[in-house]
Amino acid sequence: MRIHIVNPNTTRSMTDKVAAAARAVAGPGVEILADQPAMGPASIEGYYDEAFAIPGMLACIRAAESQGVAGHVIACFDDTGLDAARSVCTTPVIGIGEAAYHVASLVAGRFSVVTTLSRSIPALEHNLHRYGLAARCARVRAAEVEVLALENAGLAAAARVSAEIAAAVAEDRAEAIVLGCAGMADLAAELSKEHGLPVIDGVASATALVEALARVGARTSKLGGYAMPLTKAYTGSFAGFAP
Ligand code: 5HY
Repeated sequence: MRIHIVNPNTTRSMTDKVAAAARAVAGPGVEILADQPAMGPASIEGYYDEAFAIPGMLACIRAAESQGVAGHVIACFDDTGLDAARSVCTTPVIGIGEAAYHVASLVAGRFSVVTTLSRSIPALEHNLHRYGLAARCARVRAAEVEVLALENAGLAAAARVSAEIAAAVAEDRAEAIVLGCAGMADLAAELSKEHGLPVIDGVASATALVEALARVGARTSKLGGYAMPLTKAYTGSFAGFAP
């Protein structure tokens, strides 16, 4: 079985980090294929970055789908371009945000999310409502660290994430924590031990879910919203994206 994981931003160290996190949980005989777009933002922090990450991410998804993978992980916690990706796939496509929310809801009555910057919070709150899990989330918090700080000044950024987890336990009655950034994937085990509660990483969660869906034969429905795109002209630099 081959599972494709795409980091929708263009920072190679994050792609390598999410690939390592996926390979750590992949079952026997499961090969992880990791990539990132050739174009787009170095990190995704809000709606504008997200808009320019999606075309390149979709190019990665379409290429991998054509190579016959068992499914895809979108390794950006906003679940960037998830619905568009499902529209061009028959295999499962799982976003790390949706995956982490579901896993947290299976091991705790209520959870809090700790993401990077406050500007990312509304999109995550919207997704919680979209997925029907807002009632299980006590609060979406921000550690106020930039995404790429998790790649560079790791210890200082990790300390701020840890401090926000402590606040979530003390103030939100959080019974589990969801890490709200793909760049936090390597922190989950240590933070869980430090704070004594489940700390859920979406990369590992999504990888395991894609593998499970492939094993049970659950494929993306092609009826309704996820039907394949209609044939039409696409012009300019997007001409190659035509369905
Ligand atoms: C992510 N941004 O997982 C999100 C997290 C965020 O480039 N990868 C990014 O802060 O929105």
